[in-house]
Amino acid sequence: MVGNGAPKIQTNSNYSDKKLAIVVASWNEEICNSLLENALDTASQHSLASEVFRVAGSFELIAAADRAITAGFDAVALFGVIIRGETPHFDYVSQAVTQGAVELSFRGVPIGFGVLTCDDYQQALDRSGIATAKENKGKDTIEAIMMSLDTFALMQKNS
Ligand code: DLZ
Repeated sequence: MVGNGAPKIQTNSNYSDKKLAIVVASWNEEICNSLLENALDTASQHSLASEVFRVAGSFELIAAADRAITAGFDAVALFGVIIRGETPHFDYVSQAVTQGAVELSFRGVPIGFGVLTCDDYQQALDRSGIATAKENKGKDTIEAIMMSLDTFALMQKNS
């Protein structure tokens, strides 16, 4: 079921001292654009400054995110939409991006995983944050990043 078990995230209201890189793929552009729009809205509601970087497909997200961390961004959000096709490509790209995101998450800054891996276009639309969608992964991903920023700051304070 869409959205079952999702947390209600409480975040600090202001992240004006932080810089977020949003890396977005271009396949399934309508849905990527909706994810991006909702991500930008959520970030700006909390004064989290965002810079957007476009790549071709979801496979390219990880290398770009790696660069963003090296360039000094405080957090990185990844957005892409991978839709199952007739070949095993879906599995390879989904696996590569997911594993890449896990590895990035050990580099010390919050990584938001806003990559949709769906059986069909409708499943992706349902999670895209458009007016009729049941879920808003653009917003959810940025809220998860803000929660991690809070948690990392708390850990830093206690170290
Ligand atoms: C090639 C490909 C295919 C078939 N499907 C998708 C997809 O559903 N979503 C996506 O983000 N990217 C797809 N790609 C492109 C790959 O991610 C990548 O851009 C190419 O393999 C070139 O490296």
